[in-house]
Amino acid sequence: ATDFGIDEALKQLGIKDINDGTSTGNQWFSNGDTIESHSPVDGQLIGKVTTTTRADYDKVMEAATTAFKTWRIKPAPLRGEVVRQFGQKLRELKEPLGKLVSYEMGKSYQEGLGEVQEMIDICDFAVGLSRQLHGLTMHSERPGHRMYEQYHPLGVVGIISAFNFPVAVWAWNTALAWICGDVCVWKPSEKTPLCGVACQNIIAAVLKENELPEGISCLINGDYKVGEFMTTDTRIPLVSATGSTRMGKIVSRTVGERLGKSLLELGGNNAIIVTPDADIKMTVIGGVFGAVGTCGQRCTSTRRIIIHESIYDKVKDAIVAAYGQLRIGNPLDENNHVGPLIDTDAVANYNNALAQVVAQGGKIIVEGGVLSGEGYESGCYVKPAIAEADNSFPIVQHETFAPVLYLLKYSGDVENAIDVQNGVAQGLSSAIMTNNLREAERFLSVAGSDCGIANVNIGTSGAEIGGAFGGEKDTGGGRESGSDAWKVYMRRQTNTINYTTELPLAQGIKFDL
Ligand code: UN1
Repeated sequence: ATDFGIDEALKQLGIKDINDGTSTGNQWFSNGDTIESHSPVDGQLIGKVTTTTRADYDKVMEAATTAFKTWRIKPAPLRGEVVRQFGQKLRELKEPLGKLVSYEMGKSYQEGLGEVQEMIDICDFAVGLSRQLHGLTMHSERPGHRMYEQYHPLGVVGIISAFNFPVAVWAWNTALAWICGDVCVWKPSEKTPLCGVACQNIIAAVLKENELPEGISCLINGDYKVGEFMTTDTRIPLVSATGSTRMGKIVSRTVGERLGKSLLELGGNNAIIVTPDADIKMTVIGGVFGAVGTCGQRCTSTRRIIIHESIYDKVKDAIVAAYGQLRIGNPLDENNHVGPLIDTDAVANYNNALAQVVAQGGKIIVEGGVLSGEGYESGCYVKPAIAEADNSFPIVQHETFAPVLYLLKYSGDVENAIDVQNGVAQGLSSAIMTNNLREAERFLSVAGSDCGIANVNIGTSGAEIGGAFGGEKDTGGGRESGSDAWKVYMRRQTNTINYTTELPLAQGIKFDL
């Protein structure tokens, strides 16, 4: 626990009462409407941010495109050094930033710190990568020719992020984009604008200390209309968007229309398969954390647990018993496991899912409900609920961003469970709990999980930054963060150099003059 409160955290992060929500680094200006950020923790107003108008946006883009010209010629390892300093600042400010994430978004303080840790980790990863942006060297078919490929930066990268990971998703994108030589324009969720301002303050200070231009990191604020400035803008070759499948389809269509690139990280409908050989204790920890962590608002949250009929009752009883231990309340109090949902609209979606599952034939086995009374004044605290359901129910097919868990039963072979797990539109994260090698390998095989993430004896949420993060189908197909995800932030160029006095043509073509 920290010994300072939210006011002190805001002070350390340089957050004023009203923040100008448009920035090109150090210079603040914006003339749009004001958005108020209310904490889902206690309903209090945390601060206000002004939104970005079209004219403000054009100024930002001018600064970004100008900054790109300076930034791209800086050697990649020196860009890495700037990212290293950014990671260092994040280490120093981990507690206040983790606290703001927790207070503005509602996730537990531990998870807020974990989110800042993901930012630090991706910075370290990017620093190492800044010396490894390798292309291949190929053998030319022509004598005296050399052929190789190199990666160059794209330019301005647009980032649209969601409320649930209000700081880490930006960092996954920016840390890589920056070492690649790109500059970034970020529109955070309008539900967590102060997290955006805090991050911008941190990077702006680093840029200033390094005498780097404004515009390497830019912040814009507002709703989807501000996002649209970017998706329609031909000066932005890549738009990275995290959020709902509905939003992703619009972004993809708009950016695709102008043949831009989009990197989409959209909804999940993640399942854990529990086979007769599963370790029940591990299943309970992985499953319950996956379902109720971040109050069920991770794109990797566990929505479905698919249990073999032979151990169904045993697993069900163990999970239900664990739900009985959950403490729901102020996420800044480290004794609590589950904080609030982001807002009352999310509460309405939660209530709707519970009504739907019953209407569609499901059976509630852990009652939900909205909490009221002391400590729950914001109206955003709900009880994590469990329903026994069938995979074919429309509500089970749908991603509800709340702690509603569906238990599904399978019989026979693990193939049947894999069919159920794959039998949804989304394809982000998946897991199997088993000590049976054949089942585990089957799950990971070409005929296994169709998701971007497939885990054995680990739950669906809490991926490390070192792997590529993202998924298939309605999840959008993008990959962010680790592995070779950096390549999407760069353009590849094939170079062939002739160092002879002849000009032989490829494919042996004769063309004598
Ligand atoms: C998200 O919910 O958008 O794997 C990202 C996880 C986290 C990231 C989730 N590392 O749960």
